Amino acid sequence: MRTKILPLCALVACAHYAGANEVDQMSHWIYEQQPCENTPTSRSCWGHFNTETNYYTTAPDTGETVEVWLSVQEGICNQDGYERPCMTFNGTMPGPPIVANWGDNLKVHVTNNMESNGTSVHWHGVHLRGSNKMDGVPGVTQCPISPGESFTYQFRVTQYGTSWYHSHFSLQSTEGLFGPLIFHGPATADYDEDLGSLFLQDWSHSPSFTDWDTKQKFGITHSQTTTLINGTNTFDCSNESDVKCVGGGKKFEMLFEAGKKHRLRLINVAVDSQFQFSIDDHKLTVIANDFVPIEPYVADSVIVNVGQRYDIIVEANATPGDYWLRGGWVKSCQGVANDHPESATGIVRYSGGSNKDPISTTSIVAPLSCNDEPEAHLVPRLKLDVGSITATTVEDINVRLTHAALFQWTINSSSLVLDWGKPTLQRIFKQESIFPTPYNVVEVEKKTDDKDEWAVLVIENKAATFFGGIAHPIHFHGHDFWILAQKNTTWDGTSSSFQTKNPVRRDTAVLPAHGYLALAFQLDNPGAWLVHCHIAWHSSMGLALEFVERQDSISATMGDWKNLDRTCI
Ligand SMILES: *[C@@H]1O[C@H](CO)[C@@H](O)[C@H](O)[C@H]1NC(C)=O
Ligand SMILES: *[C@@H]1O[C@H](CO)[C@@H](O)[C@H](O)[C@H]1NC(C)=O
Ligand SMILES: *[C@@H]1O[C@H](CO)[C@@H](O)[C@H](O)[C@H]1NC(C)=O
Ligand SMILES: *[C@@H]1O[C@H](CO)[C@@H](O)[C@H](O)[C@H]1NC(C)=O
Ligand SMILES: *[C@@H]1O[C@H](CO)[C@@H](O)[C@H](O)[C@H]1NC(C)=O
Ligand SMILES: *[C@@H]1O[C@H](CO)[C@@H](O)[C@H](O)[C@H]1NC(C)=O
Ligand SMILES: [Cu+2]
Repeated sequence: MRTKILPLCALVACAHYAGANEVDQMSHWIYEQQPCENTPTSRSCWGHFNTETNYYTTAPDTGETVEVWLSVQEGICNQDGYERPCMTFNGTMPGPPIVANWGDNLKVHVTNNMESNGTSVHWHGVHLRGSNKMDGVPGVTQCPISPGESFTYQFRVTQYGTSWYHSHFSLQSTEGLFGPLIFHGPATADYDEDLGSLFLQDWSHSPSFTDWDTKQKFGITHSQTTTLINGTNTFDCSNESDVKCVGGGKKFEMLFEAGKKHRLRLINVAVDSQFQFSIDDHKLTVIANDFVPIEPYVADSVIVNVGQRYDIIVEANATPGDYWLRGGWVKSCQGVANDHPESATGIVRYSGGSNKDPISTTSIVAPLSCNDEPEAHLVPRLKLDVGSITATTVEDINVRLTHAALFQWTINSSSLVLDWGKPTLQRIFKQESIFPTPYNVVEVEKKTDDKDEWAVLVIENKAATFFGGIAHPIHFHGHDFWILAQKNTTWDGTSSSFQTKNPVRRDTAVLPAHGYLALAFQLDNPGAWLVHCHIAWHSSMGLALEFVERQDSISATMGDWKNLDRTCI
């Protein structure tokens, strides 16, 4: 790290970027104290920074650029012994890990090597301050990358922790187009080894595009065949008449070193399933939810909803041996069928141990209702309160049948339908101020000069029990949200239930069945940001809206539109 001494900040290193348009000017660094070293016994520090650093305004200036090339391709995958068509980054599922340090620049060149599908890549949970056009959402921030074409995504890494990158084009992510996105930085508890990402995924033996036809017509969920742990599992191929069941699947395995603490980065990339992760005879210390470091808490299992991440530390303090790791399926969430929930397992082996199947058991019981981890556990390390709220948007979720008897989700009676060739951002650059109704645009402007100005979104779950009255994992692009309220009751229309003092903060949270979710976000990142349910079927059936945040500032902060315009020709 380079050393620059400026007189302004005396005690701690500070590097502020107050607003999105100031990101590029983050050159005023003050390094006065000795940097600390991030070691197995001092994980909370990071050079001149630590877990108390306000990463919404401050990031290290590493001056490094991580450059990665990705090929989007089609093929036949055999994840569990069963061959089916799939789509992958560079031929593997999960795709290659993209790893950077907090404060780096990331440059990813994506080439679409598929036959006919367009594509795009979204950086799940990444704030993309001042880089809204890098968000990878066809119809909102770009046109799809055509077959044979390439596109370069470029942005600054202002957060640290765990996430994933995935296609945001139609159902492609559920076909295998996803991979780990890891930003190294400090952590709120110590550990020895970082074992990397661990994907929890439901998997159908027929392509999603085929399942989708049934799904949309009948509204009922096509059952998922099985579960993959980090992309792999075994499947019973004793039915010899099924020629696609060729065998060769493997259980996921990972190695523990006795006495050591292992960090795991759990990511739910399912189409439609919630998982209760556990490892027999081991406790989990949870240190982050999504990109937000939290005060560590100890649990026997952790509930991971679609799109969510939890970073956990597992100490190898059991009798050395082999243990089942479980991605327990939480049936109470969608009622989506999983044909083989019992097989959602992988194996943890202590080094030097056997290669036999574990004989360990669990007494963990799946929850009866669909919720996130308890609010009281998810306390952000960096304590931040909600500031002055100047706009509140209320939206009601429901379902309907179209004239063609297709099933749709609605948000205030409107299902999101985008014209991929005319993204919202392009319309903004062309100064078209009226957006098509099915773009579900909600415009929010700043009303004061106050930097600490906030908007609130209240989503009410109005669908009746017999007509889709279920929970939805709501994901925000471009922001973390502060959860003001997350209840399984009807909203009283007031702010009396709102918690504004350092509430749970993340980018994906469950909207409970028959309940409501009230989310606050700071108006500090101009752009067109999608908000959607992360159940792939539901977002494809319209369960989404977009915030156009501070429209007047968008063009100013986004720079050159030409590069994106090229994808739109
Ligand atoms: C992906 O594949 C391309 C060639 O198709 C290769 O150049 C690139 O290095 C690979 N990327 C990664 C991250 O492995
Ligand atoms: C994308 O590919 C899938 C699978 O091959 C196909 O069913 C679908 O129609 C394609 N969609 C587009 C928009 O090309
Ligand atoms: C899961 O797969 C990813 C990508 O292949 C790999 O980087 C990671 O180390 C694996 N996770 C574990 C815990 O082995
Ligand atoms: C065996 O596989 C065939 C071909 O896919 C399928 O039609 C049949 O239903 C399967 N039988 C059983 C018992 O699963
Ligand atoms: C609603 O939430 C409360 C407390 O959070 C819980 O005790 C109750 O069981 C929940 N009810 C349903 C129907 O999920
Ligand atoms: C959505 O509908 C509710 C209830 O009718 C209404 O109060 C609210 O203002 C509407 N929201 C928007 C953004 O139009
Ligand atoms: Cu997303």
